[in-house]
Amino acid sequence: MTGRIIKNISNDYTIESNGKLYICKPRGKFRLDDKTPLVGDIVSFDELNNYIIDILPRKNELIRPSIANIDMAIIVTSVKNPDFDTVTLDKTLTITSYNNITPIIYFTKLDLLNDDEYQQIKKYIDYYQHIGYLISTTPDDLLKKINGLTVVLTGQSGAGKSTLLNKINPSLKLKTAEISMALGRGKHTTRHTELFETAGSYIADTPGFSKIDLVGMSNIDIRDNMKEMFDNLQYCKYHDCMHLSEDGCHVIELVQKKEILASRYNNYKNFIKR
Ligand SMILES: Nc1nc2c(ncn2[C@@H]2O[C@H](COP(=O)(O)OP(=O)(O)O)[C@@H](O)[C@H]2O)c(=O)[nH]1
Ligand SMILES: [Mg+2]
Ligand SMILES: [Zn+2]
Repeated sequence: MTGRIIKNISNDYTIESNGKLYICKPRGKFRLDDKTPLVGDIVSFDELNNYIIDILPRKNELIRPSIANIDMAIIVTSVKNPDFDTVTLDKTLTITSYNNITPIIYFTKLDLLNDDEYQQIKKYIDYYQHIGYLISTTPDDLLKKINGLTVVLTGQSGAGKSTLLNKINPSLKLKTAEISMALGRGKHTTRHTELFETAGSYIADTPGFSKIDLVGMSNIDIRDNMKEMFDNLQYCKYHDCMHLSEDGCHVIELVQKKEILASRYNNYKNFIKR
C-alpha cells in the first residue's frame, strides 16, 4: 500500500492512506542506507507487519522542521507590531522559491493601521501582487488558495502564525503570545512535527524555515529566485547580467523609473554582496 506520513514521534510514523491511519516503523534497511522517512513523505508500506518499505522521490525537504513534499509556504507578514520588514519577507520569498515551494504572502494586523499607514502598505501589497506573488489577507481567501496542498507557515515571532492557525482550525487551540507567557512557558512547545488536515489541505503545526538564511545559494540562484530580477533578465543587454552596474541593464532602468521597488533592489544587492 502507499500512503503519506502525517506524524512522527521517535520511531513511530503515522501513515494516512485512503482515510485510514497506520502506525509503522521504518525497515532496518533505512538505517543502512542512511535514509530517514520524514513527515510529508509518500511511502509504500506493509500494513500487516506495520513497517515502511520505501520512500518515494521527494519534491523538496526542509531540515527544521523535518518535513518533505511541501507545496506552499505561507509567509505570515505583520504590517505593524512587529513593523513590516521587507528584508525578512524578500529573503523568505527567495529561499522558498529556491526550495521549489510556492510562497504566498499572508499580511496580518492591517487593522492596526491608520489611513495614511494603510496607503503606504497598500503600495507594497499591490507591488508584490503585480510582480506575480500570491497574496492573501483573510483566512477564508487563504483556505481557497491552499486547497489540496501541503503547506508550512513561516514568519517572525509575533507575526500572527498561531492566531491564523487557530482561525483556520479552532480545534488546534494553539497558544498565542499572551497565553503562553501567562503560563510562563516558552513560545515553542511542540516537540514533534505533525501535518493536520483541514478543509482539504495539510498544514504543518510547526513553523517552517526557523532559520532564514541564504546558505547554499549562489548569486545566480538569488537572482533567479527573485521574480522581477529573473523576469527582466531577458531585456538586459547581457544574458548573464547581475543587475549591478552593467551597461544596458533593464532592471537598473526600472529601479530608476521606480517601477521596481527600491527596497526590493536594495535587498537583492545586499543578498548577493556576501
Ligand atoms: N490586531 C491584530 N492582532 C493580531 C493579528 N494577528 C495576531 N495578532 C496578535 O499578535 C500577537 C502575536 O500573535 P501570535 O499568533 O502569537 O504570533 P506568532 O508568534 O506568529 O504565533 C497576539 O497578541 C495576537 O493576538 C491581527 O491580524 N490583528
Ligand atoms: Mg506562535
Ligand atoms: Zn540587468
